[in-house]
Amino acid sequence: MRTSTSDKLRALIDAEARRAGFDAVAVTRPDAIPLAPARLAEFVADGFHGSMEWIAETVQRRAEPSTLWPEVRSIIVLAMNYGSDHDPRGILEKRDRGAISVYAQNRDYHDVMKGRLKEIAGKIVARAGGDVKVFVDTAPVMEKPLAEAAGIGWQGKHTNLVSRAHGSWLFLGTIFTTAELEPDKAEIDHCGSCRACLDVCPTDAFPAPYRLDARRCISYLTIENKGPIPHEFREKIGNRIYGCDDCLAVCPWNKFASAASEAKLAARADLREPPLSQLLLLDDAAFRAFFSGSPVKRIGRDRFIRNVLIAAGNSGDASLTPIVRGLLNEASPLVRGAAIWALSRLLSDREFGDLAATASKTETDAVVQEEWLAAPARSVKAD
Ligand code: B12
Repeated sequence: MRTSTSDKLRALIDAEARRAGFDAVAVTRPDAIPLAPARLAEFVADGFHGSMEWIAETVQRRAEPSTLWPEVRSIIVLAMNYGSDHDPRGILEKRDRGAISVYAQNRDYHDVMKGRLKEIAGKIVARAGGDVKVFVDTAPVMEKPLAEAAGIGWQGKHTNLVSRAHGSWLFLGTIFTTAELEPDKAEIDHCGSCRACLDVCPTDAFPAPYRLDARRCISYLTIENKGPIPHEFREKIGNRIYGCDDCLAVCPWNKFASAASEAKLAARADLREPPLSQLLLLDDAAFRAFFSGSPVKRIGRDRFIRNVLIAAGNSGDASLTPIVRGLLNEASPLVRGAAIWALSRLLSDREFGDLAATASKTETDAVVQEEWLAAPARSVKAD
């Protein structure tokens, strides 16, 4: 039997993907996601993208790979398992600790994956010639529908890709190539009647199965959202200070997944249960040093402290009060506003009232001033 050039190229891709530490690799065609354009357009029309204007601005290129790059003939989708060896929901009970989502406890996957994708892409060009482009996350590429079309998994009701072999814990990346490769068979939906991911969401971010309103998703609220966290979500966020794993963690398909191997995406032990008291003290330089190489660094210190202050407000831990009070003097209105909310929950009514009477007088920022006036429901009291 003769082996075609495309079969040999495919064998090379499979071998190189394994060598580079990817857990799955499959091929699809640029025209394999015909439903994506309308669904993406609906997502944007409904405003589900919130302040992620970069999605709305790239709808056409994002939903149609050949608009992004007309020369593309095949798309290679690669996936890396980042499953944890413990249930990430355990930390949600430890209110004096910050919950950082599993993916962000690792080295930034963009950095880890991009270098490896480039290596594989280089091998493809060396063997087959032509041209290649590699993408992880940030490019206008719909990685999940492409991964489903390639057969790596299916988009679950939580909208993420689920695989029978790796559950919900996969990072995705793509290599676009001008080489002609035989496409793999698309995967079908195996969610059945399960709705665990929809029901567990603390902020009701799923208006329907397979649809996410990002504006309500804790991942969006703590990572993408640049302004104050809307009041309606603050209590529900609990101690989640960067991203959220709840919808992934309850997925029954995770029982077939193994923990990611240490060498690939080792979780940093000090990011597993960091004390809020330590995190609140991070100034800009300390924040950058502590989160060096971590995706958390991307949101910057002020947005991060905003998140930690929400967790502090939910902690019921009065020992945090002096540090939080100190943050009222911050230059950043975002930090001052979140500190006010945290204090309104940590101090007694009288203490908070006394503080508001003096401190609010010197506040010049209108949005922060509103935080003093809004003094929310005070269900969690330290006294
Ligand atoms: C924008 C974005 C976000 C946004 C919006 C998420 C979203 N679901 O769109 C926010 C900030 C909320 C987010 C959060 C997270 N993200 Co994100 N994010 C992206 C990004 C950059 C684009 C996704 C996108 O195109 N959204 C637009 C919507 C319209 O597309 P969609 O999600 O595919 O929606 C489809 C479904 O709704 C479906 N659909 C609609 N109606 C119907 C009806 C039926 C019947 C069916 C079957 C389907 C269906 O069609 C739509 C189009 O395909 C991708 C990287 C990339 N370039 O693809 C990473 C990515 C999706 N994120 C990722 C991760 C890991 C996360 C988090 C887990 C991080 C965390 N722990 O906090 C959470 C998960 C939250 C969640 N449940 O989605 C991974 C997911 C890997 C995987 N296994 O799927 C990606 C692929 C990054 C990567 N390279 O690995 N993310």
